[in-house]
Amino acid sequence: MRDWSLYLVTDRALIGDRDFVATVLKAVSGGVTAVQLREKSASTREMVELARNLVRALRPFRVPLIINDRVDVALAADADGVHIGQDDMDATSARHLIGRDRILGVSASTTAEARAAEKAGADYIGGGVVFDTSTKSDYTGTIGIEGLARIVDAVDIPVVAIGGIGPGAADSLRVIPGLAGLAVVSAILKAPDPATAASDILSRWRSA
Ligand code: TZP
Ligand code: MG
Repeated sequence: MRDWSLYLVTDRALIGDRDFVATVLKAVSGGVTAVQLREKSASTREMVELARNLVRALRPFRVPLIINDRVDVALAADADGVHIGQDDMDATSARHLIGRDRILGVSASTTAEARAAEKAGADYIGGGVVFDTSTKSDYTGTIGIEGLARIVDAVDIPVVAIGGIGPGAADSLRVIPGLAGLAVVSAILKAPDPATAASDILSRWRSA
């Protein structure tokens, strides 16, 4: 069983002048259990290079690296998996290309999308956008705690919450039975100390 408790999604614009890999590793030292490389403005060449650097850095910690959008980059860098949205390649094709052993994640904002992804072979669902966020530009609305709970109920695979998640959200989402974890961008990467930010979110998520 994978540990999806705290899933860091990258955005190098938020990392700024700090070293990319070192910043991700700081978050890992704070307890991040999975990492997604999501760099919408990176060229293919840059994506493969970033992915290879992260694969090398994360492997000793046994933290999986998932590549957003790009099946080709995931294969080229020998990453652990790929994450696709509703406008990307369909999940059945992605599963076919990556094989059975790599992880397939799919974004879903409705129970119908989540069920279809599960049927197509997804290993986990990124459920959201849960709360308002300025990190993602192209979303139409938020699903809130209720929408997220419906998705968790609708499928048997793990569901990770995404969108506007910080320490406060960790407190309120903890109550959803069966939710596998929290996916976070800005609350960790905008923080001056990503390790402390990660461990704060994680300890709130895990506190009974
Ligand atoms: N998908 C749904 S919301 C989102 C993505 C990539 C961005 C979440 O960013 P933040 O900063 O954690 O709200
Ligand atoms: Mg996508």
